[in-house]
Amino acid sequence: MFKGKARAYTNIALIKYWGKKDEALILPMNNSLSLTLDAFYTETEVIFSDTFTKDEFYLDGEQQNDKATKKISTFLDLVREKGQTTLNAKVISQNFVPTAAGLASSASGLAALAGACNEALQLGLDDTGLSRLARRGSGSACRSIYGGFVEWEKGFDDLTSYAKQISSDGFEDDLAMVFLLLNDQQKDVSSRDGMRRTVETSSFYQGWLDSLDADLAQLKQAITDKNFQSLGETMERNALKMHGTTLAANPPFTYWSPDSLRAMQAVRDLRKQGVPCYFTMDAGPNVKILVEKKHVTTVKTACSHLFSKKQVVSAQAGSGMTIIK
Ligand code: 2P0
Repeated sequence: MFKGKARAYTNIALIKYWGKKDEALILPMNNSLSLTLDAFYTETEVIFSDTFTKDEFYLDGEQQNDKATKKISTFLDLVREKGQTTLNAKVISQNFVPTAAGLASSASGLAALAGACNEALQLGLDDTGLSRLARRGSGSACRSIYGGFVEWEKGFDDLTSYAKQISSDGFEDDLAMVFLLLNDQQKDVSSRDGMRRTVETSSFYQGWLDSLDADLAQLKQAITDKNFQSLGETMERNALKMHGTTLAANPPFTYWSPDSLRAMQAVRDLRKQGVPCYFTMDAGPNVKILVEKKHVTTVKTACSHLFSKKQVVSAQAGSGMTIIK
């Protein structure tokens, strides 16, 4: 029997990953850049044993259905190939997210699983190897191997597509992210399906790709300069552009809800009042607000007037994947 356990934190992209060049290897169309956060994480234990007759996957105490287990099994097949074993495995995972968050994250989940498998089978992968492995489970997971600011370099094949930490002289320690948890429903269009449909059908998609290098350069410069305004403006613009591509897809779709729009307006109103803060959104209606720590209470208070207190959760920069002994 071989066991390993790891914890990984969720990350939020400031420059979004949106579209795959290779679906099987999960190679992205564009580089992305994220901030790892401390508020939401996953702990995963994996046990390989010759007493198991098939793979089993438990999430938050419940055995998962065939579809969810298949995704994990496919990932475990890669691991088994690397570890030269045919043993079946039990994967026991716990998500530490506020209830009703709608944030159950494949990024933290697959990063933790990659770390746990590396430990269990003593694969000897370094961070780059772990990032590449996590990427095969879920693209954004390759960024959760690291803490702080992280860039996923798109690369051109399995070997060259992985994330690495960006040096920032501690800039991330000045920052906070306020999560507005606006919906706990299963989403209509998964991020996987949404990005595929956008790449295949959206007439705005090429515009997204064409503007990516400029956004990325500006955001990295903002990190180097510790320029919060430039960081926030670039992040917000990039998110709006990503969401714009979905409106031009066929059939069109959006992740925005009426509450998302109210939240965006609240951020704009706060800025008018002199509070620097900026929003981003992912493949769901939740809105995340980037703010300097010194203004986090002001932002949370303003949001609590619009939404219930338990819908407003703040996070700080988090660390990379860690092994739990
Ligand atoms: C991101 N998203 O950069 C972007 C922004 C959603 C919107 O990464 O298909 O779960 O497993 O590679 O990583 C969500 O996509 O997708 C995501 P797969 P993943 O955070």
